[in-house]
Amino acid sequence: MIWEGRHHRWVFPRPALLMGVVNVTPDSFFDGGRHFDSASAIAHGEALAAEGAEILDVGGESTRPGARPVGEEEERRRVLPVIEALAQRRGVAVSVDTRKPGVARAALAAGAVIVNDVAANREDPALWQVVAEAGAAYVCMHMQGSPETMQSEPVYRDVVAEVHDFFAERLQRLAAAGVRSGQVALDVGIGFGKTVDHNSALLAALESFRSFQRPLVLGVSRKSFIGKLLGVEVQDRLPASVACAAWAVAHGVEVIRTHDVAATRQAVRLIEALRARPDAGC
Ligand code: HH2
Repeated sequence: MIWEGRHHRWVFPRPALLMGVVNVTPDSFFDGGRHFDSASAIAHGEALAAEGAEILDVGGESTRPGARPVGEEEERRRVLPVIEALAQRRGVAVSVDTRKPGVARAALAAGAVIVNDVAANREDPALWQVVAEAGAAYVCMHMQGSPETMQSEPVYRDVVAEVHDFFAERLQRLAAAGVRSGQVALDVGIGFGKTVDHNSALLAALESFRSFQRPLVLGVSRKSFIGKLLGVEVQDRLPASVACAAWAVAHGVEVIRTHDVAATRQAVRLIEALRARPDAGC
């Protein structure tokens, strides 16, 4: 299986890709305000790359429940200098975490190769045009509702079946929009319009999503479902985040989006070493 965008190409099977989170925001749920100026965001991205991140996901707008929307100009102002600097670094691909076509276009011009879209093109359909024209790699994530509303009583008949149907429909539409399947990775969207039970059901069913034969991306790092399940505050959620990442890789996930690259990488590489044994059971 191949995932490609612009001059980057990842061929699977291969060790899982670590996607380090670089939030240039004042209000992200975990690291909001820590890297809000360009210089500290760039330094943070460099540090994550040194820890083993092969992708750096740069975002200028928080998508936490109830987050205040950011205008396009402000979002561009936040992310562009950071993307420009990190894109110069060899051995890492820069991803832009945005739902806005204008931000995606400018980010790609600044050197990004991946568009990470938590809205799966439902916020502004022009986004797929930008992805198609640039030949960018694309993360298509499932979310019920929007960040403003998503955690007010999400309801599913069968969350796993509905996310499957959603991916099937999006993949068809992406192809019709001129985005080749080799450009697309899929993400079940942990915490985006889902209860603890919905998130747990999706994590338990990760392997079923391999049927799409597209790379799977997963972002569980520090998320509130861990807090609700285990009663731990965001600063104490590293062990469970790492456990979840290891679980995901053991069940076929190819890309782990994380705030904590070094710890996650260590756990993931251990799982891969065990899985590579001829006597491994999974
Ligand atoms: N989660 C967040 C943001 N972007 N993208 C993908 N593909 N998958 C995810 O699970 C995902 C994502 C939320 O995390 P974070 O960026 O740390 O927080 P905030 O949205 O508050 O900035």
